[in-house]
Amino acid sequence: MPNHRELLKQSDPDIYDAMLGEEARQKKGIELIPSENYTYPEVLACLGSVFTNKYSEGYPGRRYYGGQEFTDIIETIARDRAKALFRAEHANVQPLSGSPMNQAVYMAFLAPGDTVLGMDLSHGGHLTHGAPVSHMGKIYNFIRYKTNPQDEGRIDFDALRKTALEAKPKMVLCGYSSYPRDYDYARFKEIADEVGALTMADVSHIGGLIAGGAMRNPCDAGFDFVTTTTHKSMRGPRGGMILCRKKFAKDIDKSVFPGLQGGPHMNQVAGVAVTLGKARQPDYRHYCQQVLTNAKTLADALMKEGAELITGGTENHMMVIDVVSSFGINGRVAEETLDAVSITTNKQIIPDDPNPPLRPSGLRLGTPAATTRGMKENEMRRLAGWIVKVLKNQDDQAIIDSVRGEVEGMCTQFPVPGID
Ligand code: DSN
Repeated sequence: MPNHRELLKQSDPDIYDAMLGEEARQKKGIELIPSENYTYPEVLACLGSVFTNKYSEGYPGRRYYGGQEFTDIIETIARDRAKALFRAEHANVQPLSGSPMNQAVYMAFLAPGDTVLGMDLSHGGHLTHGAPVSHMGKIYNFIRYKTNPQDEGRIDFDALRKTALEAKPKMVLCGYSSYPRDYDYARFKEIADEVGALTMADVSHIGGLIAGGAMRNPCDAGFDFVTTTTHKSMRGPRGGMILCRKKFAKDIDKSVFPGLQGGPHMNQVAGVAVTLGKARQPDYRHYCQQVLTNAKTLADALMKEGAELITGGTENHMMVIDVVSSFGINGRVAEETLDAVSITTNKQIIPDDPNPPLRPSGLRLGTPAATTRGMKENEMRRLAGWIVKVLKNQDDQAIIDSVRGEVEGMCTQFPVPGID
Protein backbone atom coordinates (compact mmCIF):
# COMPACT_ATOMS: atom_id res chain seq x y z
CA MET A 1 0.00 0.00 0.00
CA PRO A 2 1.59 3.34 -1.00
CA ASN A 3 2.16 5.85 1.78
CA HIS A 4 0.07 8.72 0.42
CA ARG A 5 1.38 11.28 2.87
CA GLU A 6 5.01 10.42 2.16
CA LEU A 7 4.35 10.81 -1.58
CA LEU A 8 2.73 14.19 -1.04
CA LYS A 9 5.60 15.32 1.16
CA GLN A 10 8.08 14.55 -1.60
CA SER A 11 6.13 15.83 -4.57
CA ASP A 12 4.47 18.99 -3.19
CA PRO A 13 6.04 20.15 0.07
CA ASP A 14 4.15 23.47 0.06
CA ILE A 15 0.81 21.72 0.27
CA TYR A 16 2.15 19.07 2.64
CA ASP A 17 3.52 21.72 5.01
CA ALA A 18 0.22 23.61 4.99
CA MET A 19 -1.53 20.33 5.85
CA LEU A 20 0.84 19.75 8.77
CA GLY A 21 0.22 23.33 9.87
CA GLU A 22 -3.55 22.79 9.86
CA GLU A 23 -3.17 19.54 11.81
CA ALA A 24 -1.06 21.31 14.41
CA ARG A 25 -3.58 24.16 14.63
CA GLN A 26 -6.47 21.74 15.12
CA LYS A 27 -4.59 19.84 17.81
CA LYS A 28 -3.22 22.67 19.89
CA GLY A 29 -6.46 24.64 20.26
CA ILE A 30 -10.16 23.96 20.53
CA GLU A 31 -12.84 24.36 17.86
CA LEU A 32 -15.98 25.96 19.27
CA ILE A 33 -17.58 26.93 15.94
CA PRO A 34 -20.93 25.12 16.23
CA SER A 35 -21.00 24.01 12.59
CA GLU A 36 -17.58 22.33 12.73
CA ASN A 37 -16.45 18.96 13.98
CA TYR A 38 -13.54 16.50 13.81
CA THR A 39 -14.53 13.66 11.50
CA TYR A 40 -13.80 9.94 11.97
CA PRO A 41 -10.48 8.48 10.73
CA GLU A 42 -12.58 6.01 8.70
CA VAL A 43 -14.21 8.95 6.91
CA LEU A 44 -10.79 10.42 6.15
CA ALA A 45 -9.91 7.03 4.63
CA CYS A 46 -13.00 7.17 2.38
CA LEU A 47 -12.31 10.76 1.31
CA GLY A 48 -8.76 9.85 0.32
CA SER A 49 -9.84 6.70 -1.54
CA VAL A 50 -10.09 5.73 -5.22
CA PHE A 51 -13.84 6.40 -5.12
CA THR A 52 -12.79 9.94 -6.00
CA ASN A 53 -11.79 8.64 -9.45
CA LYS A 54 -15.28 7.53 -10.40
CA TYR A 55 -18.04 9.24 -12.35
CA SER A 56 -21.44 7.90 -11.30
CA GLU A 57 -24.14 10.10 -12.84
CA GLY A 58 -27.52 8.60 -12.13
CA TYR A 59 -28.58 6.45 -9.20
CA PRO A 60 -27.85 2.84 -8.11
CA GLY A 61 -28.97 0.43 -10.84
CA ARG A 62 -29.44 3.18 -13.46
CA ARG A 63 -26.22 5.02 -14.14
CA TYR A 64 -24.90 6.71 -17.25
CA TYR A 65 -21.39 5.19 -17.00
CA GLY A 66 -20.12 1.63 -16.60
CA GLY A 67 -18.09 0.19 -13.73
CA GLN A 68 -20.60 0.93 -10.96
CA GLU A 69 -20.70 -2.35 -9.03
CA PHE A 70 -18.99 -0.85 -5.97
CA THR A 71 -20.38 2.69 -6.14
CA ASP A 72 -23.87 1.19 -6.22
CA ILE A 73 -23.10 -0.72 -3.03
CA ILE A 74 -22.00 2.34 -1.07
CA GLU A 75 -24.77 4.62 -2.27
CA THR A 76 -27.46 2.01 -1.53
CA ILE A 77 -26.05 1.48 1.97
CA ALA A 78 -25.93 5.24 2.60
CA ARG A 79 -29.52 5.75 1.44
CA ASP A 80 -30.85 2.81 3.49
CA ARG A 81 -29.03 3.93 6.63
CA ALA A 82 -30.29 7.50 6.23
CA LYS A 83 -33.89 6.34 5.80
CA ALA A 84 -33.70 4.07 8.86
CA LEU A 85 -32.06 6.65 11.13
CA PHE A 86 -34.45 9.48 10.28
CA ARG A 87 -37.53 7.28 9.73
CA ALA A 88 -37.77 8.85 6.26
CA GLU A 89 -39.51 7.38 3.23
CA HIS A 90 -36.78 8.43 0.76
CA ALA A 91 -33.20 9.69 0.92
CA ASN A 92 -30.95 11.34 -1.65
CA VAL A 93 -27.31 11.40 -0.49
CA GLN A 94 -25.77 13.06 -3.54
CA PRO A 95 -25.94 16.82 -2.75
CA LEU A 96 -22.40 18.16 -2.73
CA SER A 97 -23.14 20.32 0.31
CA GLY A 98 -25.78 22.41 2.07
CA SER A 99 -26.40 25.07 -0.52
CA PRO A 100 -27.07 22.78 -3.54
CA MET A 101 -29.11 20.53 -1.24
CA ASN A 102 -31.56 23.35 -0.49
CA GLN A 103 -31.51 24.64 -4.06
CA ALA A 104 -32.47 21.19 -5.34
CA VAL A 105 -35.62 21.20 -3.18
CA TYR A 106 -36.62 24.73 -4.20
CA MET A 107 -36.03 24.07 -7.88
CA ALA A 108 -38.09 20.89 -7.81
CA PHE A 109 -41.18 22.42 -6.26
CA LEU A 110 -41.11 26.22 -6.65
CA ALA A 111 -41.41 28.46 -9.71
CA PRO A 112 -39.53 31.77 -9.84
CA GLY A 113 -41.46 34.36 -7.86
CA ASP A 114 -43.19 31.82 -5.60
CA THR A 115 -43.49 32.84 -1.95
CA VAL A 116 -41.59 31.05 0.81
CA LEU A 117 -41.80 31.82 4.51
CA GLY A 118 -38.31 31.62 6.04
CA MET A 119 -36.51 32.93 9.14
CA ASP A 120 -34.86 36.36 8.98
CA LEU A 121 -31.08 35.96 8.58
CA SER A 122 -30.25 38.05 11.65
CA HIS A 123 -32.67 35.99 13.77
CA GLY A 124 -30.90 32.75 12.88
CA GLY A 125 -31.88 31.94 9.28
CA HIS A 126 -29.41 30.88 6.62
CA LEU A 127 -28.17 32.51 3.42
CA THR A 128 -29.97 29.88 1.32
CA HIS A 129 -33.22 30.68 3.13
CA GLY A 130 -33.65 33.74 0.98
CA ALA A 131 -31.07 36.27 2.15
CA PRO A 132 -31.24 39.12 -0.37
CA VAL A 133 -27.55 38.62 -1.29
CA SER A 134 -28.13 34.99 -2.33
CA HIS A 135 -29.42 33.93 -5.75
CA MET A 136 -32.24 32.16 -3.92
CA GLY A 137 -33.37 35.49 -2.47
CA LYS A 138 -33.52 36.95 -5.98
CA ILE A 139 -35.33 34.05 -7.66
CA TYR A 140 -38.04 33.41 -5.04
CA ASN A 141 -40.15 35.74 -2.96
CA PHE A 142 -38.94 35.04 0.58
CA ILE A 143 -41.00 36.55 3.37
CA ARG A 144 -39.32 36.55 6.75
CA TYR A 145 -40.48 35.63 10.20
CA LYS A 146 -38.63 36.48 13.40
CA THR A 147 -38.00 35.48 16.99
CA ASN A 148 -39.57 37.19 19.98
CA PRO A 149 -37.10 38.84 22.40
CA GLN A 150 -39.87 38.93 25.08
CA ASP A 151 -40.00 35.11 24.93
CA GLU A 152 -36.28 34.35 25.36
CA GLY A 153 -35.75 34.52 21.60
CA ARG A 154 -38.26 31.81 20.68
CA ILE A 155 -40.01 31.94 17.32
CA ASP A 156 -43.06 34.20 17.38
CA PHE A 157 -45.62 31.70 16.08
CA ASP A 158 -48.57 34.10 16.37
CA ALA A 159 -46.81 36.57 14.07
CA LEU A 160 -45.70 33.72 11.80
CA ARG A 161 -49.27 32.44 11.44
CA LYS A 162 -50.57 35.95 10.70
CA THR A 163 -47.91 36.38 7.99
CA ALA A 164 -48.71 32.94 6.53
CA LEU A 165 -52.43 33.73 6.33
CA GLU A 166 -51.67 37.02 4.55
CA ALA A 167 -48.86 35.86 2.24
CA LYS A 168 -50.22 32.37 1.40
CA PRO A 169 -46.72 30.90 0.88
CA LYS A 170 -46.12 27.87 -1.31
CA MET A 171 -43.62 26.60 1.27
CA VAL A 172 -43.00 27.11 4.99
CA LEU A 173 -39.34 26.68 5.87
CA CYS A 174 -37.83 26.09 9.28
CA GLY A 175 -34.24 25.33 10.25
CA TYR A 176 -31.51 27.74 11.29
CA SER A 177 -27.83 28.37 11.67
CA SER A 178 -27.92 30.46 14.85
CA TYR A 179 -31.07 29.60 16.79
CA PRO A 180 -30.20 28.05 20.17
CA ARG A 181 -33.62 26.39 20.63
CA ASP A 182 -35.30 23.15 19.62
CA TYR A 183 -37.84 23.47 16.80
CA ASP A 184 -41.61 23.04 17.24
CA TYR A 185 -42.24 21.13 14.00
CA ALA A 186 -45.85 20.31 14.89
CA ARG A 187 -46.67 24.02 15.15
CA PHE A 188 -45.02 24.74 11.78
CA LYS A 189 -46.93 21.87 10.17
CA GLU A 190 -50.23 23.07 11.61
CA ILE A 191 -49.73 26.56 10.16
CA ALA A 192 -48.50 25.22 6.81
CA ASP A 193 -51.50 22.87 6.56
CA GLU A 194 -53.86 25.75 7.31
CA VAL A 195 -52.57 27.66 4.26
CA GLY A 196 -51.91 24.61 2.06
CA ALA A 197 -48.11 25.09 2.01
CA LEU A 198 -45.34 22.53 1.63
CA THR A 199 -43.12 22.03 4.70
CA MET A 200 -39.33 21.99 4.63
CA ALA A 201 -36.91 21.71 7.57
CA ASP A 202 -33.23 22.46 6.99
CA VAL A 203 -31.78 20.79 10.08
CA SER A 204 -28.15 21.05 8.96
CA HIS A 205 -26.89 22.10 12.37
CA ILE A 206 -28.75 19.49 14.37
CA GLY A 207 -29.08 16.64 11.84
CA GLY A 208 -26.62 14.55 13.81
CA LEU A 209 -28.43 15.23 17.08
CA ILE A 210 -31.71 14.11 15.48
CA ALA A 211 -30.06 10.96 14.09
CA GLY A 212 -28.71 10.26 17.58
CA GLY A 213 -32.16 10.60 19.15
CA ALA A 214 -31.30 13.71 21.18
CA MET A 215 -33.59 16.17 19.41
CA ARG A 216 -37.02 16.14 17.74
CA ASN A 217 -37.27 14.71 14.22
CA PRO A 218 -39.22 16.65 11.56
CA CYS A 219 -39.80 13.41 9.61
CA ASP A 220 -41.90 12.21 12.57
CA ALA A 221 -43.98 15.39 12.30
CA GLY A 222 -44.77 14.61 8.66
CA PHE A 223 -42.59 17.28 7.04
CA ASP A 224 -42.45 17.02 3.25
CA PHE A 225 -38.70 17.74 2.96
CA VAL A 226 -35.89 17.51 5.49
CA THR A 227 -32.41 18.62 4.49
CA THR A 228 -29.20 18.27 6.48
CA THR A 229 -25.52 18.64 5.93
CA THR A 230 -23.40 15.70 7.03
CA HIS A 231 -20.30 17.40 8.46
CA LYS A 232 -21.65 19.33 11.44
CA SER A 233 -23.08 17.52 14.48
CA MET A 234 -23.24 14.34 12.35
CA ARG A 235 -19.42 14.31 12.27
CA GLY A 236 -19.13 13.06 8.67
CA PRO A 237 -17.56 14.34 5.45
CA ARG A 238 -18.71 17.63 3.96
CA GLY A 239 -21.94 16.89 2.12
CA GLY A 240 -25.72 17.15 2.13
CA MET A 241 -28.74 14.84 2.22
CA ILE A 242 -32.38 15.32 1.27
CA LEU A 243 -35.01 13.22 3.03
CA CYS A 244 -38.55 13.32 1.73
CA ARG A 245 -41.85 11.56 1.47
CA LYS A 246 -42.12 8.87 -1.17
CA LYS A 247 -44.49 10.85 -3.36
CA PHE A 248 -41.76 13.50 -3.85
CA ALA A 249 -38.86 11.07 -4.35
CA LYS A 250 -38.76 11.09 -8.14
CA ASP A 251 -38.86 14.88 -8.41
CA ILE A 252 -36.16 15.30 -5.76
CA ASP A 253 -33.84 12.81 -7.45
CA LYS A 254 -34.36 14.47 -10.85
CA SER A 255 -33.74 17.88 -9.34
CA VAL A 256 -30.38 16.84 -7.80
CA PHE A 257 -29.31 15.00 -10.97
CA PRO A 258 -29.57 15.96 -13.79
CA GLY A 259 -31.27 19.19 -12.67
CA LEU A 260 -28.56 20.76 -10.57
CA GLN A 261 -25.47 18.56 -10.34
CA GLY A 262 -23.39 16.25 -12.49
CA GLY A 263 -21.48 13.31 -11.05
CA PRO A 264 -21.80 12.80 -7.30
CA HIS A 265 -18.58 12.71 -5.28
CA MET A 266 -18.48 9.01 -4.51
CA ASN A 267 -15.61 9.29 -2.02
CA GLN A 268 -17.89 11.62 -0.07
CA VAL A 269 -20.88 9.25 -0.44
CA ALA A 270 -18.70 6.45 1.00
CA GLY A 271 -17.87 8.72 3.95
CA VAL A 272 -21.56 9.52 4.46
CA ALA A 273 -22.36 5.78 4.54
CA VAL A 274 -19.69 5.22 7.20
CA THR A 275 -20.91 8.21 9.22
CA LEU A 276 -24.49 6.95 9.19
CA GLY A 277 -23.26 3.51 10.24
CA LYS A 278 -21.51 5.12 13.23
CA ALA A 279 -24.67 7.11 14.06
CA ARG A 280 -26.55 3.82 14.66
CA GLN A 281 -24.21 2.86 17.51
CA PRO A 282 -24.98 3.44 21.22
CA ASP A 283 -21.71 5.41 21.50
CA TYR A 284 -23.03 8.00 19.11
CA ARG A 285 -26.26 8.39 21.06
CA HIS A 286 -24.18 9.06 24.20
CA TYR A 287 -22.09 11.54 22.22
CA CYS A 288 -25.23 13.48 21.21
CA GLN A 289 -26.48 13.64 24.81
CA GLN A 290 -23.05 14.88 25.90
CA VAL A 291 -23.07 17.58 23.18
CA LEU A 292 -26.28 18.95 24.72
CA THR A 293 -25.04 18.61 28.31
CA ASN A 294 -21.81 20.37 27.38
CA ALA A 295 -23.68 23.19 25.64
CA LYS A 296 -25.93 23.77 28.64
CA THR A 297 -22.94 23.69 30.98
CA LEU A 298 -20.97 26.12 28.81
CA ALA A 299 -23.96 28.48 28.47
CA ASP A 300 -24.71 28.42 32.22
CA ALA A 301 -21.06 28.99 33.10
CA LEU A 302 -20.73 31.88 30.62
CA MET A 303 -23.82 33.55 32.08
CA LYS A 304 -22.56 33.00 35.63
CA GLU A 305 -19.33 34.75 34.62
CA GLY A 306 -21.34 37.73 33.33
CA ALA A 307 -21.84 37.03 29.62
CA GLU A 308 -25.26 37.87 28.13
CA LEU A 309 -26.63 35.17 25.81
CA ILE A 310 -29.20 36.31 23.26
CA THR A 311 -31.73 33.65 24.27
CA GLY A 312 -30.73 33.46 27.92
CA GLY A 313 -29.54 29.87 27.43
CA THR A 314 -29.59 27.01 24.95
CA GLU A 315 -31.68 23.96 24.11
CA ASN A 316 -29.29 22.61 21.49
CA HIS A 317 -25.57 22.58 20.78
CA MET A 318 -25.00 26.32 20.32
CA MET A 319 -25.23 29.72 21.95
CA VAL A 320 -24.73 33.33 20.89
CA ILE A 321 -23.13 35.88 23.23
CA ASP A 322 -24.03 39.55 22.80
CA VAL A 323 -20.42 40.72 23.14
CA VAL A 324 -21.29 44.41 22.76
CA SER A 325 -23.58 44.43 25.79
CA SER A 326 -21.43 41.94 27.72
CA PHE A 327 -17.91 43.26 27.09
CA GLY A 328 -18.20 46.46 25.03
CA ILE A 329 -16.44 44.92 22.01
CA ASN A 330 -17.76 43.78 18.65
CA GLY A 331 -17.85 40.19 17.39
CA ARG A 332 -14.81 40.56 15.18
CA VAL A 333 -12.63 41.75 18.06
CA ALA A 334 -14.02 38.95 20.25
CA GLU A 335 -13.28 36.32 17.59
CA GLU A 336 -9.73 37.60 17.05
CA THR A 337 -9.08 37.79 20.79
CA LEU A 338 -10.14 34.18 21.24
CA ASP A 339 -8.09 33.13 18.20
CA ALA A 340 -5.08 34.50 20.08
CA VAL A 341 -5.72 32.03 22.92
CA SER A 342 -6.37 29.08 20.54
CA ILE A 343 -10.15 29.06 21.05
CA THR A 344 -11.81 29.17 17.62
CA THR A 345 -15.28 30.77 17.42
CA ASN A 346 -17.13 32.91 14.90
CA LYS A 347 -18.55 36.41 14.90
CA GLN A 348 -22.31 36.41 14.48
CA ILE A 349 -25.08 38.89 13.76
CA ILE A 350 -27.78 39.00 16.43
CA PRO A 351 -31.51 39.67 15.91
CA ASP A 352 -31.98 43.04 14.14
CA ASP A 353 -28.28 43.75 14.68
CA PRO A 354 -27.50 47.47 14.32
CA ASN A 355 -23.91 46.53 13.38
CA PRO A 356 -22.65 45.21 9.99
CA PRO A 357 -21.94 41.47 9.41
CA LEU A 358 -18.14 41.88 9.51
CA ARG A 359 -18.33 43.74 12.85
CA PRO A 360 -21.51 42.28 14.34
CA SER A 361 -22.66 42.35 17.95
CA GLY A 362 -22.50 38.61 18.58
CA LEU A 363 -20.19 35.64 18.94
CA ARG A 364 -21.43 32.10 18.21
CA LEU A 365 -20.15 29.05 20.10
CA GLY A 366 -21.02 25.37 20.08
CA THR A 367 -19.94 22.04 21.52
CA PRO A 368 -20.01 19.24 18.84
CA ALA A 369 -16.26 19.37 18.14
CA ALA A 370 -15.12 19.70 21.76
CA THR A 371 -17.37 16.76 22.68
CA THR A 372 -15.83 14.63 19.91
CA ARG A 373 -12.46 15.13 21.63
CA GLY A 374 -13.93 13.79 24.87
CA MET A 375 -14.35 17.08 26.71
CA LYS A 376 -17.05 17.15 29.37
CA GLU A 377 -18.64 19.51 31.89
CA ASN A 378 -15.41 20.31 33.73
CA GLU A 379 -13.66 21.42 30.52
CA MET A 380 -16.74 23.50 29.55
CA ARG A 381 -16.56 25.40 32.84
CA ARG A 382 -12.83 26.01 32.36
CA LEU A 383 -13.43 27.25 28.80
CA ALA A 384 -16.18 29.62 29.98
CA GLY A 385 -13.84 31.10 32.58
CA TRP A 386 -11.07 31.65 30.02
CA ILE A 387 -13.42 33.10 27.40
CA VAL A 388 -14.83 35.69 29.78
CA LYS A 389 -11.39 36.50 31.23
CA VAL A 390 -9.82 37.30 27.85
CA LEU A 391 -12.86 39.12 26.46
CA LYS A 392 -12.77 41.38 29.52
CA ASN A 393 -9.01 41.91 29.12
CA GLN A 394 -8.42 41.80 25.37
CA ASP A 395 -5.65 44.42 25.57
CA ASP A 396 -3.69 42.66 28.30
CA GLN A 397 -0.97 40.60 26.57
CA ALA A 398 0.12 38.89 29.80
CA ILE A 399 -3.39 37.55 30.37
CA ILE A 400 -3.67 36.47 26.72
CA ASP A 401 -0.35 34.61 26.92
CA SER A 402 -1.19 32.88 30.17
CA VAL A 403 -4.69 31.80 29.03
CA ARG A 404 -3.29 30.51 25.71
CA GLY A 405 -0.88 28.33 27.71
CA GLU A 406 -3.74 26.96 29.81
CA VAL A 407 -6.00 26.28 26.81
CA GLU A 408 -3.25 24.53 24.86
CA GLY A 409 -2.23 22.57 27.96
CA MET A 410 -5.78 21.26 28.36
CA CYS A 411 -6.07 20.44 24.64
CA THR A 412 -3.00 18.17 24.69
CA GLN A 413 -5.03 15.76 26.87
CA PHE A 414 -7.79 15.43 24.28
CA PRO A 415 -6.50 14.00 21.00
CA VAL A 416 -8.08 14.88 17.66
CA PRO A 417 -9.40 11.77 15.85
CA GLY A 418 -7.40 11.07 12.72
CA ILE A 419 -4.32 13.09 13.77
CA ASP A 420 -1.40 11.15 15.29
N1 DSN B 1 -21.58 27.92 7.40
C1 DSN B 1 -22.55 27.19 8.17
C2 DSN B 1 -22.60 27.63 9.57
O1 DSN B 1 -21.55 27.97 10.10
O2 DSN B 1 -23.63 27.63 10.21
C3 DSN B 1 -23.89 27.21 7.56
O3 DSN B 1 -23.80 27.03 6.19
